[in-house]
Order: sequence, then structure tokens, then C-alpha cells
Amino acid sequence: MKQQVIHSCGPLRGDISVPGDKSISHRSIMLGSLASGTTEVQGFLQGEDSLATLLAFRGMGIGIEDLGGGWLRIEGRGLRGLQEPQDVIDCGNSGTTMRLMMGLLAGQSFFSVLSGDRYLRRRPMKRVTVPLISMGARIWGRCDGERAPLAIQGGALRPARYDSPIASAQVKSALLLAGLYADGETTVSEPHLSRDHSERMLKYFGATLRSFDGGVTVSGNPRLTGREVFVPADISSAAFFLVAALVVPGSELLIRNVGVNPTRSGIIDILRAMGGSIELLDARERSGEPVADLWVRSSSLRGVDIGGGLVPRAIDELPVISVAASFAEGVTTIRDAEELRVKETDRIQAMCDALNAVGGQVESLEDGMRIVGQEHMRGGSVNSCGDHRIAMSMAVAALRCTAPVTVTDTACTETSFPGFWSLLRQLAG
Ligand code: SPQ
Repeated sequence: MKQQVIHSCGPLRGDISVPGDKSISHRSIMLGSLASGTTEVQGFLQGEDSLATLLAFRGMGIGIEDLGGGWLRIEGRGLRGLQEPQDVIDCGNSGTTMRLMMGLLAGQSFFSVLSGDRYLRRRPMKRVTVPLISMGARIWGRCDGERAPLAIQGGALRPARYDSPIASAQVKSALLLAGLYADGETTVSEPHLSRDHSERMLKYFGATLRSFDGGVTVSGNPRLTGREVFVPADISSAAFFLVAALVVPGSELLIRNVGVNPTRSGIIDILRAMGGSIELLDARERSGEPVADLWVRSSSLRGVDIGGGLVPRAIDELPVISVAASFAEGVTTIRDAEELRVKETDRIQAMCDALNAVGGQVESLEDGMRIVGQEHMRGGSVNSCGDHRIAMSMAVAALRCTAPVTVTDTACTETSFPGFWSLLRQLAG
């Protein structure tokens, strides 16, 4: 099992880039494949999760050429151009691949099976299977449809209205993709707005979508047309270096071309509310997504309360935000974040265990955490639980510990952030 030993370091300084946005990379393959004509993608994330999506579509007959340097050329075959895969589709560790593909495969004229690694096979799937079945989908899975492997017999779908009890972009996107195959309008509402990359990209490719307060409606049977897609750098990956620069005194970093879609930029709002100095430079829009360079300087942080609609806007960054909170003055409380318990691992428990193992003061709450900040933590040994966000969050925590931190089971960072350890080494010396 791979492990990394991380020492505290002097100021982090430089002008850096982090890999492409994972959520947008998945969607670029999916919509590029369903469009008619060629789609060229720039900045595609060459991580295990998005590559699982790429291989899945190649397995359904889509020509996808890797032009190198994050450029892809996808020869889309139209909404009904996919072919039956000859093998089980391996989604690896990627919940996005599995859940979004369930929606899309439910409307095909063929049979398919989705599976993944032992972490993904533990994650809940009824949140997607139940509303899809109400549209006429035929899906079977272990534990009464709750767990993968999942078998899908594609066929005709009916449009539906679904009021999702959770703010989840994966649930919303699965239903919007299924809605492309239904005659009429499919509407999804959610308690708070989750990331809207699917909506933006569907519109960009020519689908008819109407957003309203609390939800979105898609019209079935659109003609999608191939386009150029620019994938910005992933704010969820930039998050590790934002927090690292804030907590290591004397640091100053410029992070280039970061996606700052308001449904994802909760981390910037939270870190600024904690006293963090983060500036957005050269704000612009590319392929329908807001992008900016982020300039971050080390700052004295203070504790804050996080909850409500801010949570889905920062859901994947809450582990590293708990690291920032561990070095802030006062108490930080995270509530309404029970979704963290059903990610690659139970991220509430994993972060409580890991931070406490290196001398943090963190209490696990049913729907979040209570973190008491301190000047330094002492260091020690922690396990990532096979979860990329836990491994990278604890590497950031190590930068301000008095003794080294050993993080075990670190190969998982390849799912979303290939090159993380070398970038960290380069900056931290
Ligand atoms: O794809 P996966 O494994 O679910 O990835 C994670 C992550 O931390 O990388 C969650 F574990 O991000 C999800 C995110 O939490 C990616 C995502 C998307 O691209 O639509 C949406 C969020 O999940 P959800 O369940 O809130 O819809």
C-alpha cells in the first residue's frame, strides 16, 4: 500500500495550475458522445474517474481520440448512436460515472451492467434508481436496487416531475439525461441548488432547458451538436492549495484558470468569511462556465458556522475546510452535511479520526463536525480510508504540524488529482 510522509514547510510561493475539473470532464465525454459531429475537449482531467467515463463510451462504440496534453477529439454519434457494451461497464471509484450513466442507459435500446470498486459498490444508488423507475426504467441491483452491480434493460421512458429530497447534482443529472429520451418535459427540483454543470453543458450543446427557482426542466429528444469544450481547472483540487497557502505563514500563490461556477465556489465564500485573503483575477467565461485566476495569501483565520445552501456549494471541499478550521482561532461548526457520510467513505468520521490522530480537536456530529482551532497540531499517522479527498486534506494539515504526518493508502489521489504529490513537493520543497 502506498504511503506518503509529509513534513511542515516554509512559505508556499508560485504560479501554479491544477488539473481539469472532474465534473465537467465527465460531462464533456457524455454530451460529446450524444451530440452529432465532432467535439474537441481542452483541459480534460486525465484522472482515473474521468478516464472510467471515457472508456465506458469507447466501449459503446464512440471514437474518442486522445490528442495529448488534455486534448480529446470525440466523434459523437447522436442521441441514439450508442451501441450495446460487450462487457460490464467498470466505473472504478467514480460515483458520477455510475449515477449519470444510469440515467443515460435507461433510455437506450440495449442491456448494460454497471459496476465499480469496493467503495463504489457500497454507495447508495436508490436515490437514482427509484426516480428512474418512475419514468419507466428497468433497473436491478443488489440490496433491492440500492447497491451496484446494477443491470439496466434500456427502453422507452416517460417524462416525469421529481422533487428530490436531497441537493445532489448526480441525482439531478441522471434524471435530466434520462429526460433527453422521454417525449415531453422532465422536471427536477431540489431543496438547495447543487452544481449546475449538466444544465450549462446541455444548453451549450443545444438542448432546451428552463431553470426556475428550485429546479430545472429539460425537453426530450433534442438535437445536440458537437462543440469545443474548455474544461477549467478544478476548484475542488485548487482547494487543497488554497487552504495550504492560507495556513502556512508567508505563503502567496496564484492558481490559474480555476472554474468559479457559483454552485461550486462555496469554498471561496467560506474561507473569506474565515478571514482568508483570496482574490479573483481576470474573471471570464469559457464554454458557458465562469473561470478566474485565484490569488491567495496566508491569513489569520477565525472559526465560522457553515450550513444550509452553502453546503452543496462546498460539499467536496468540506474535508479540507475542516483542516483550515483546525488552524483557525475559535470554533467552526459544519451542519446539514450528512451527505458527506455517503461519499467514497464516511468523510465526517474519516476527517474526525484523522485530525484527532494528529492532535486536532474535532467532534463528529450526526450531520457535520465541531472543530476547535489551535496554533499547531502535533503530527502522527493517518489512513486515507481509500478516499482521495481525505488523503490530500491530511497532506495539507501536515504542513503546519510540529512533527511529520504519514498518510497511508495514497494511490487514491489518482482518481481526481494526478500529480498532486509532485506539485506539493515542488512547492513545499
Ligand atoms: O464521482 P464521485 O465519486 O461521487 O465524486 C465526488 C468527489 O469527491 O470527487 C463525491 F464523492 O464528487 C461528486 C460531488 O460530491 C461529484 C458530483 C458531480 O460531478 O455531479 C456531484 C457531487 O455529488 P452529489 O452526490 O452531491 O451529487
